[in-house]
Amino acid sequence: MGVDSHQSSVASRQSPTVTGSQILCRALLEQGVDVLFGYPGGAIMPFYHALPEYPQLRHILVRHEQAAAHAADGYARASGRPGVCVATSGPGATNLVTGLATAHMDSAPLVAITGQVSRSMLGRDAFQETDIIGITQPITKHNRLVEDVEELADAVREAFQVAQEGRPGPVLLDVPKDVQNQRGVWTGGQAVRRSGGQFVRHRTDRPTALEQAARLIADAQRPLIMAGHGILLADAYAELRALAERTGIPVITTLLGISGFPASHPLHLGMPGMHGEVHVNRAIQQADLIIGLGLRFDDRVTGNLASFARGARIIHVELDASEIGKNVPVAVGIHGDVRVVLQQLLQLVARRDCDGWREEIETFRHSREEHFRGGLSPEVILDSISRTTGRCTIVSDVGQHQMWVAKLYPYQHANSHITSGGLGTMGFAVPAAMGVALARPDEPVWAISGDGGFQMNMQEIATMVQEGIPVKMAVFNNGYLGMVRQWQQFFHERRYSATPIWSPDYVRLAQAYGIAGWRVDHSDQLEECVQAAVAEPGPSLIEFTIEQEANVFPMIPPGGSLSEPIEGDPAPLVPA
Ligand SMILES: Cc1ncc(C[n+]2csc(CCOP(=O)(O)OP(=O)(O)O)c2C)c(N)n1
Ligand SMILES: [Mg+2]
Repeated sequence: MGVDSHQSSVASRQSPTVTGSQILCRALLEQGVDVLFGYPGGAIMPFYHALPEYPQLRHILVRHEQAAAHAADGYARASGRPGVCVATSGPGATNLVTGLATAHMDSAPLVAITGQVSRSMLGRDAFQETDIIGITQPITKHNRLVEDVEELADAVREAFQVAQEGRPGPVLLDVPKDVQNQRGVWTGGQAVRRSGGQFVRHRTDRPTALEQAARLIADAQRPLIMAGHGILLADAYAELRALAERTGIPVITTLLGISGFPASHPLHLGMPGMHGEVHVNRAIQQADLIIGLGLRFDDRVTGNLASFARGARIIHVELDASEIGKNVPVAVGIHGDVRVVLQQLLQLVARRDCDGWREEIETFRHSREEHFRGGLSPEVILDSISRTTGRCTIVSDVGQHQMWVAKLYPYQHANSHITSGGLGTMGFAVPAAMGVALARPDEPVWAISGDGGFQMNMQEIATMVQEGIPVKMAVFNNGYLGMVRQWQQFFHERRYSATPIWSPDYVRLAQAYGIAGWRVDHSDQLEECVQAAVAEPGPSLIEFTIEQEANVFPMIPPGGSLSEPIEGDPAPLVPA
């Protein structure tokens, strides 16, 4: 096979004889793409035919297209650059849907490329024809059927631009098979090498809003900063820290804002909302000012909106103007990139302290009740993982373990916690961690899942083995779809309907894939196994046996007020 070097673009301009698939590959290289996650099939075969001519594009063959989308998402969140996934038409494309919706809810820049039946077959229910444009309309930032080879290169450029600019999100390009085969002219330039992490920035030009915000900050008695995902997306760590340290205002981090501010910082309070700490939610309810930075005040954060922070005026800094005032009324809305806004705001904010208010919040703290009656507590496991691994990225799945991982792990480094927040997608952690590991080859990556979520995408161990992706996997095995079981215990008369879940022997599962695996039932095995898992050069897996009916506390009942947390198990049912 002749190597059609990307550098020969001048030559190819003189002989316009490249295929749409070659243009697609060159356009990806032009965007600085180095890895793509995908799965072949009939309608995308011309693309896969061209791919070996571009060895700079590393293709990761996943075991399910959902994993390709999550892996691209993990890659994007870890690198700040769009992740790319590829699938064939029909079932390949529909398998991407959950991953696209996940990325859309959490503002992750993704470019998905799907094969489509040839143009002459469109609309005839051809083999493996699905209207993926229609299906993904509400879960992509933008999508487009590429109708001619002449549009292809620009469609790719547009896709990458839209995915990254403003509030990031997923974009899908649907490319009919005959367009992939169509010959056209490549008019691109050289590959761009990007340093990464730089999303297109919007400037704020609202000095009055900034002045108002600065005045509110100066006058508030009980102010709080609520930091969301925007801090990570805008790389605004230093600015957030400067604002907090200059004013002494305590910082709350939402689920997706975790690792936007060091967990051990004396001004860090913790996570708000449904499973937020009691002192955090009480502080919100007592606050007279909330400075919301790069977040959307979703219902898992606010609880019942009518009773949310009744005494607080709200400053909302947000890149997506449609979020401002959507869920909570704001005193000052500032539309712009949170980093740029904070830089400008810092010029107007004077030094102050909040010592009295911080002391008051300390009195709200409950000593953490020990809810684990024996065996391994998540706290002990996470402590061991953090001490043994050092600097690393933690990717969590969805459920009870996700809340423990969010609240108990001591995140020190920027953007070191990745999870599916908005969609709450079980099965996210394992494939997303593959993407993270490829984006951050120099540091360990842990995928922490429950026994339910792990079984949704554990087939990806094969991908890790084939591609040498060294993810450390932890399964928190409580024998239940624990979070749903907890709701059943609290709100459905303890009727454990469809929540007990059987698991395979994970150690033997690991063996079947040829990777190292351990089961940890007791704390005396903990250190040794975690150390061995971290030392393992390839992927490895530890199953941790978690107490079956352990619960996540505190909990605000769905639709309830942040002022009324549940802090312990409901009374046992009296047998009738
Ligand atoms: C794809 C998907 N299906 C269903 C749910 C609903 N759900 C949320 S948490 C949960 C239980 C998760 O169980 P497990 O993975 O064992 O984690 P645990 O809560 O036990 O830690 C379920 C079923 C979901 N979030 N995602
Ligand atoms: Mg479980």
